[in-house]
Amino acid sequence: MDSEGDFLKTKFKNILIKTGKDILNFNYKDYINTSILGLVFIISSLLNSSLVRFLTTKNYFAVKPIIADLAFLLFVTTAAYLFKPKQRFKYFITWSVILTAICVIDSMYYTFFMSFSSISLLATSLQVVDVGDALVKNVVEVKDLLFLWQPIFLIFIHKSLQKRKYYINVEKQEKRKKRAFNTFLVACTTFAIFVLTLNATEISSLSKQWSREYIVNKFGLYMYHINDIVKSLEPKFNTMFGYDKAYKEFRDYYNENPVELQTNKYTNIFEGRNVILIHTESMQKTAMETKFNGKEVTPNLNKLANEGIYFSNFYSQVSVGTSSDAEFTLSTSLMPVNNGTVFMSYFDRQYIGLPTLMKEKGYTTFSMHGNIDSFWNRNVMHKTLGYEKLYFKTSYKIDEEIGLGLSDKSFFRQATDIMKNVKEENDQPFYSTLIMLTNHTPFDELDKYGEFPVTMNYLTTNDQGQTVEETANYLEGTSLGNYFKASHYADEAIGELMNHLDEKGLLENTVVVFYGDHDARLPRKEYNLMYNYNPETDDILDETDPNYDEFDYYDYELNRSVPLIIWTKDKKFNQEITTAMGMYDVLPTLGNMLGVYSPYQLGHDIMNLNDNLVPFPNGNWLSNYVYYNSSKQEYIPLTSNPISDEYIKENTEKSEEILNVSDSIIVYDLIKADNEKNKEGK
Ligand code: GP9
Ligand code: MN
Repeated sequence: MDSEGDFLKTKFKNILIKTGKDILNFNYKDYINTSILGLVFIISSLLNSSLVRFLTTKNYFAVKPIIADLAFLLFVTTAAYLFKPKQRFKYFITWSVILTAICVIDSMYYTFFMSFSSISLLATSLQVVDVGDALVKNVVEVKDLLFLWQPIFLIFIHKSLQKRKYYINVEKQEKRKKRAFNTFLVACTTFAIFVLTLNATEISSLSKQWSREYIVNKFGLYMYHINDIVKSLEPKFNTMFGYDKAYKEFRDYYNENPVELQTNKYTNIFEGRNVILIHTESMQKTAMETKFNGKEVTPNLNKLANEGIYFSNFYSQVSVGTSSDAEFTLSTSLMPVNNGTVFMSYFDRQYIGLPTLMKEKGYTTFSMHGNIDSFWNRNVMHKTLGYEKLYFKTSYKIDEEIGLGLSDKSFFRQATDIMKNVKEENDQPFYSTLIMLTNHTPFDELDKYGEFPVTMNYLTTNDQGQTVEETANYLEGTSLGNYFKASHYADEAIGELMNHLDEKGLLENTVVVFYGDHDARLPRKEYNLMYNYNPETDDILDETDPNYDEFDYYDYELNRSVPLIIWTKDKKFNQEITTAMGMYDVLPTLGNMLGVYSPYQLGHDIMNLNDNLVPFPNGNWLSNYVYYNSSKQEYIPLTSNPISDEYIKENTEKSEEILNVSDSIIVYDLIKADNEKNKEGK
């Protein structure tokens, strides 16, 4: 065994020495002299892609996208060796024209949409956001034409090389296969180096494509476009097979579970009232229930919850689409899609959205957000969901920025001005969604959130035997502590919002709905510290301590609950609903109060239920009685009621069925198909 090990070691050493020698003895001068066209292509294309970033995202010093672009260009160059030196120019100039076109289009596109062009969006953008119109109106700016230097320069180099009979000489000297192989190796190494620099968030962002800017900044322009092409083919590929089966299952589901409307004492209670939904970014119920030294993290939300209908067992059902999934599920009562996100990949399907239903009732509908409208593709999806008008970043003066953009306080101040104008200009009631932004991960702009200590005051005995009050660090310096500080800021902003709305008369005949879009996705170990803290040692309790209570998987999952509050100024509807509820129950529940419903809603009017099923995209589910973990196929009881196997089996099957039907509706565009079939049938 030993001698075998020694043998391998020696072999490995020899390979290293040989590679080292090869690198040292490599004739670089010769290589450069015989690869001029390829090198010019690589360097000039790199300069162009960097110039795009320079002119758009202003991310000047990022190394990652340069390495990524370089890897891509090296792969392109590898394939050039399939051709003889004389024919290579045609190959490079074709690529050069394509890449330059991408740069020019992206530069122009960014001027209008503060985002990068996308193949999958092109057709939709043309109808929905009038790109065509915008481009016609746009006098192409000089900066957009800067990129053209590259193909011109390449032609110039080619001509001068031709004159020097360069290609004939190269053909004599060059061993094509070896060159191709070596270039391929360098391309792979560069790519591997790039992959090693990536972290988990960056990798997942590639599949979500939530922010095209982010991907260009991390993965470079060329890889962004390759990813965009792959992503745009994905939905098409997914619909190639299985349509008939999906349609049948879909029909069977609704035949067995028809959307039956049951009137109750909440039916139409808010008919004709204005609706203001507040997308309360990352707000968890825990934030509402937590106090530091007697001070509530969210006094304003708590007050609103006390005055309105407070759904205290409410869960978001998001998948990788986070904010956008919450918006989708709330508006349609469908679940997020299994693969990718609805907002980015399935934006061109037919949905029945709450805004559309309200529009049909004669409401004016609009959405508001301090971030750019292309983020999460909202500029497209909000129209699909039925918002007539979008007031996003360009509608506001960006006078105070925190995290991803305009601060919540400034946003609310300006948004309520716009709302007042909309109200004055229209006779009809309005349905609006205001999307908050400040309380967003990574919660690290502490100086901007304002003072809110997350310390713990405790009593202790000093050296003289007296009882004294001390302050322990507690959550100061932890991301959970920072989250509470950010949540406190968001809550203050909500307090200000209510004042602005009141001052402007916008709370009269209005219902305000607050929903936490999803949890803050903070590490479990931080909650473990929070709930098992020893102020004396400023550390977590020892696991053997009798007071130690591990914050386990189920504690964490249950702790992800978010608030849902339906509030009116008259405080007439004031109660707490403790039935388990999911985001997909909002449309049926709120819809009943407003007098609308969707024939495809998968959730339920919570006011009719004593028990409910809340499926999560990962297959877990929750009811009033259990939390079920699908990967372990186990559950924990939430009450002392006995749980039968039948109950678990039925709910697990139902949960799977809901996820399947929802996925089919989205992927195969079944609402549209159903409507068309119904029309044919008539
Ligand atoms: C961005 C904001 C955040 O505009 O809504 O999205 P999220 O990261 O929560 O999905
Ligand atoms: Mn969010």
